[in-house]
Amino acid sequence: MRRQVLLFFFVLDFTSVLGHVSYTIPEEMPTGSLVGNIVQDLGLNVKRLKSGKARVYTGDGAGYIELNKDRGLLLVKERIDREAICRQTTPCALHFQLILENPMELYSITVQIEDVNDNPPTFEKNEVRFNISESAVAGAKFVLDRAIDLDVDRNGLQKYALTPTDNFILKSENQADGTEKAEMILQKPLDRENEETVSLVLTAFDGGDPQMTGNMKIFITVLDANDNAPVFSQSTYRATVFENAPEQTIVTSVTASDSDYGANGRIKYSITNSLDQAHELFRIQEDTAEIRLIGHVDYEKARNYHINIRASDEGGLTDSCKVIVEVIDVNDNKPTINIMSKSGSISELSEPKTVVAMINVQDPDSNENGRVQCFINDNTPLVMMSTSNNFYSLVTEGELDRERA
Ligand SMILES: *[C@@H]1O[C@H](CO)[C@@H](O)[C@H](O)[C@H]1NC(C)=O
Ligand SMILES: [Ca+2]
Ligand SMILES: [Ca+2]
Ligand SMILES: [Ca+2]
Repeated sequence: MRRQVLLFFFVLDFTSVLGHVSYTIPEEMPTGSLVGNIVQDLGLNVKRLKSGKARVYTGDGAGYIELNKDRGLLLVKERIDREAICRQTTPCALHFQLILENPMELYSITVQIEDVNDNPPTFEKNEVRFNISESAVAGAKFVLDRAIDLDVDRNGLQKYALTPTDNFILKSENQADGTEKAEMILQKPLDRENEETVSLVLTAFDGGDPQMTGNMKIFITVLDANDNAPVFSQSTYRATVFENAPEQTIVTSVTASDSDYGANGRIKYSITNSLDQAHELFRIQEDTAEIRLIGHVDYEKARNYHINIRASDEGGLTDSCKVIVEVIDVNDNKPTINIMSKSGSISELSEPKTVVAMINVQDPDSNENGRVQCFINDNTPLVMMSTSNNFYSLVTEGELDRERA
């Protein structure tokens, strides 16, 4: 074999190339397809091919093309994949020789292989994930993987498109090495409270006819930022408590919500009154917002309390509300009788309606519970007379008779 090759080169030195012919065929033609009519194109005939033991010589031995000596044609012998032979190089051509003996003749043949759009643009991964904070500002850039299209020129990668374009727009630019770089740029900030995840599709297009495309899914997890303050369900709450309610009685509870996630949405409640009594009488459970009584309320001392409550998330954002607690009176006081003045003795000659004693009756309770009436036993010659509010006079009823009583 080695000798043969050497011999060939030796001969080559003395043999000029008699002709050159060039053909152009698309890649991927079926085996046996016609490349060219070599006898016609080189001005030979089938008889000469046979007598000259015509053969095709390819330096590297790759036999994509064969010579059919009976018909004088060059045919496709093996699948020709332009991408495998030339990769991204253009133009792509096969060079070989047609050799004849007796006399020795050498023809040079070039077969140009045209690209066929037989490869779609492809992404290495069919999905990519990002974690992006909802606090990311417009203009933030995220580099996307590129697609590769093994074809060349128009059949190669031409452009990208990103959908939907609600939050991101695509920026793609040609780089020095001729490849296209793709970035998505935040246009409208994300809002985790509105959408926790965002899905997009990056599509790469080639310029073939028909056009081929490749897709990559983009999944974005929107990370929370503390962009929402707690909000109370009401700005003022009303509650009531009986004045004899025991300690630890639950008076009411309030509620605030925070649409953020985790610590940014975790709320702690506190009472912000500092100097007044509400601070000493009520306590709020930090996490459940239950308000309990921790002292004794007395309707006679205060009829209502204004409790100021703050809700804070762990990021420090707050809201406030007011709870107005009405104290309900309970009949917890007995009327007290005060004798303001009295006569120790009285003459039996006294006129009827002579005042014997002045009495004041007090009850600190309110309304019905504080309304008093004053009576005296029936078997006395005395009656109660109401003078003004809660003041009474004890007066004689008729004539007195010392000899009877
Ligand atoms: C996104 O965050 C999650 C949870 O912290 C983590 O498991 C994942 O690896 C992160 N993904 C990326 C692309 O950074
Ligand atoms: Ca292509
Ligand atoms: Ca191709
Ligand atoms: Ca928050």
